[in-house]
Amino acid sequence: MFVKQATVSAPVNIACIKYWGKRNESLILPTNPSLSVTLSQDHLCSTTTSRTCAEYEENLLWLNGKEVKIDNDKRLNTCLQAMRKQRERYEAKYPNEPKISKWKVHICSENNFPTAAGLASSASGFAALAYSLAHLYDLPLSDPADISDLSLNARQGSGSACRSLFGGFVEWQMGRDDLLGSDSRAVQVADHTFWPEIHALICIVSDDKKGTSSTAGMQRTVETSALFQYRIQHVEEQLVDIKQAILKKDFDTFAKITMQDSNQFHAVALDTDPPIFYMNDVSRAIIGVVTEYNRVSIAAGGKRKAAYTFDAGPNAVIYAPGENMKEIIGMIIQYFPQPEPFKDPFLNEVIEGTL
Ligand code: 2P0
Repeated sequence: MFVKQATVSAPVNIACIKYWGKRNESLILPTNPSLSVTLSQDHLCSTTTSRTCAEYEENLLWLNGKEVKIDNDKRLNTCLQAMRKQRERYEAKYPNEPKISKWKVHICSENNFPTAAGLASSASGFAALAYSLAHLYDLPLSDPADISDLSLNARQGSGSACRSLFGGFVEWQMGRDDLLGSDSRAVQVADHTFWPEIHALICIVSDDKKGTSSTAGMQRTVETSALFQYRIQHVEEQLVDIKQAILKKDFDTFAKITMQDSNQFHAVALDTDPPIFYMNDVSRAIIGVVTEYNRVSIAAGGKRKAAYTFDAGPNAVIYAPGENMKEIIGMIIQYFPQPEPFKDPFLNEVIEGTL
């Protein structure tokens, strides 16, 4: 029996300029461009194996051990069919290659972080799915333009997934093609080696499943929020400025724009009818701690030393140069006592709340 399979991993990404709103629901075309940082593969990622053979009778996915019928899931199916079409073109071009495009697939996907941790897994999940199918089907992957092309398929699984195909700093261009979405793709702004001094601290505030899903929440925002209309007209300016800040390694501006955009996204969520509250009191207290930390630095003639950002949930991500991280973790532990001592995975030492 001829069996072909491919296994890949894709990491989680955290946006500095948030994606919130679709102009086309079925093609997943955004109302604004966005920009994110892809986290290191070692910590938060999805690992996916795609396998195909002539004997399989249906397309199946096991997501963290739970079986899902792909044909009943619109987004999974769209992603798979798009990849199959590309394989068909490949088989037409190379007639001696095995004709596997018609065979059913079995896919197994696992996250190396608890699904219940309140961290978005659809981005890493659909990125790993598209990437593993591209390997399975021998599609070109050697050039950044190939990965950008693949991002068109990952995007149709979950919008933010297109950004997880690249490491480092990644832009999702909104594109202009409303008919096919052929130019709404991810492009790399700078790779993961460009600014390695920037670290991300993820603060799990709550592991509850969020009340309003991103998909439903952003649709409601598009329909009801007046503030959202302001946002989509101005967010591109912020994106241009943050890209410049990244390329200049200007952390102060990067931090300012990241925090402004997080605040504006949550303001827009609150301006939705009925309102959406993603942050809670602890989230707001973390904003207070980071704001005070930056205020003290600026008052002493320095610059911003950390940036918070919050997605569609209460958990915080704090970006900061690695040299500030020990201080930041100490502060967080002091204000938000932890049940277990915190061991920094980079410094490999236990940090106490001693500031
Ligand atoms: C982002 N989020 O840019 C923003 C910030 C949440 C807040 O991308 O409907 O799960 O699958 O395209 O990708 C969450 O949106 O939504 C998201 P769909 P997705 O990271």
